[in-house]
Amino acid sequence: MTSRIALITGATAGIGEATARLLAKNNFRLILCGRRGDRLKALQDELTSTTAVTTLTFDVTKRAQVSKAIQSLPPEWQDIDVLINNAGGAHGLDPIQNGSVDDWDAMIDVNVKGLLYISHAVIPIMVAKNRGHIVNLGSIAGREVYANGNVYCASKFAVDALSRAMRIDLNASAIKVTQVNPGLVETEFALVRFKGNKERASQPYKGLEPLRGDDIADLILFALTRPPHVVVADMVVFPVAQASATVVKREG
Ligand code: 8X3
Repeated sequence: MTSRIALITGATAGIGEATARLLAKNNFRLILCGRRGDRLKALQDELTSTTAVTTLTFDVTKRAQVSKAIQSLPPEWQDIDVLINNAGGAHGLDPIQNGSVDDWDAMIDVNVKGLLYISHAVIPIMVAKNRGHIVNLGSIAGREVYANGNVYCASKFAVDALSRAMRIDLNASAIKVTQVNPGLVETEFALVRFKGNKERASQPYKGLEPLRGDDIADLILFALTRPPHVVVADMVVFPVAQASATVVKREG
């Protein structure tokens, strides 16, 4: 069997970047997507000695850019087997009465609309061949609402609904849909949420050993490498110090 083509959004950092590295080692060909072309290029340069890699520089929140990017793929890259909807993030952590509407727009745009735009562009390719695998990055925030999480949680609840909906609507096309729901993973996530404030961004991970991007990549690879008749529908993953969105054991 020829190696599968995996398209990864948000491949320039964190879980997306770790997943790109791990899939490269495991014989997937990669379409790396992100907004930061220099980072995509650096990752492509690093991984091309291991596997075939191409890049698409675009913003998943811009509908026209998304369809143009997918249409621009040369024929040898069009037959996408795996879509990893990883791009996303949190902006702000404020009570709803003080929330920034710009932050709300940003989260809904990337976590919900971005996921939908790229899925809309890629799913028909999978339906046409009655095969494919979609991996959506959800969150524990899509299962439990916590203080000040409001719109971020709502956007991840939406991802949860969309993963379930995709599994149902794509059932007849034998397309696998996996959702991975991490708890505390230390990446650029908190730095973005707290707008570059390093001190605040380090707080969620103080006194515990958080998950790393590699830990999530490992689970994605596991889901992607099950036999054809097996789908890992849903995974929730915490660091051992975490028991729920809000129950976290910290040392010191
Ligand atoms: C990120 C995890 O802890 O902010 O999706 O809900 S958390």
